[in-house]
Amino acid sequence: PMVAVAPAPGPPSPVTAPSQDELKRVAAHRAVEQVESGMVLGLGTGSTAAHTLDRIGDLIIRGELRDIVGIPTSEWAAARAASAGIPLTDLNAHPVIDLSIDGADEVDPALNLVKGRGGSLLREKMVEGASRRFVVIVDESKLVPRLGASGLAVPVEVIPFGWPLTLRRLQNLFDGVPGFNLKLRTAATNAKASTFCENWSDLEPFVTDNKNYIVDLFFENGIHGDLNRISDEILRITGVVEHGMFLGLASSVIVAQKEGIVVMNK
Ligand code: ABF
Repeated sequence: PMVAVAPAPGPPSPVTAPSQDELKRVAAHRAVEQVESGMVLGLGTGSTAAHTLDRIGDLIIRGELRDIVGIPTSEWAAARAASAGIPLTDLNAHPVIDLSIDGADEVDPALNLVKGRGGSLLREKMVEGASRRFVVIVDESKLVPRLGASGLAVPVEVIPFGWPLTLRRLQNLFDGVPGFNLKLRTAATNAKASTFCENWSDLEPFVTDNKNYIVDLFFENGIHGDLNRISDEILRITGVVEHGMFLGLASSVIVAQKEGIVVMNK
């Protein structure tokens, strides 16, 4: 008699977890669903925002988006957007922006952000602050219980003139805060150098698109205290141009997690 033999159990079918870059792409594509023809867009910087630029470019080429103009948040974004086929404009021509989409380095539960590890915080804050809607796109690794808690830099853009004095004043501001540290960013230590900075050097200061320097602040246990007050105190130091805490600016944050997308709204 014929005996039915069950197939030998093989290895479980491979279910590979999405890579961090795939998560970034998923978040970016979800955000681009909010883009409509005729919009003035703020174009973000970084490896997550890169996916939005490519996606918007594709949709323009396919004729699914028309009459789009974009305002880049960095020289890098300008080059990437131009090669993706997105027509560019500037804040002078369009002081009000319909929608900006950009990445972030940290997101806290109140949707406050740290940005600027790529060195583009000043233009990002100007463009995103001029936007009716600012949508942030991140993978889950960027969520923190409080700003600074990832141990990564909170950047401060300073003018090169007298920068050691400005650095000392920043040091004095946080004097006595346990685990606080700060240093001038070099081209090689620009956190995102590998993705969008071509000037690698350990000796030269990193120079922003605005020809300024960056002092990176490190808070071992995150920033404790009133963020708005701390922001004001940093900005009051002569020589400081801007810092990378984006307080109350994000309208929503799209978080791509391995299990799916979560949208956090203001
Ligand atoms: C920009 O790019 C910056 O404000 C932030 O520093 C960085 C995030 O880069 P990535 O998406 O590559 O992590 O959004």
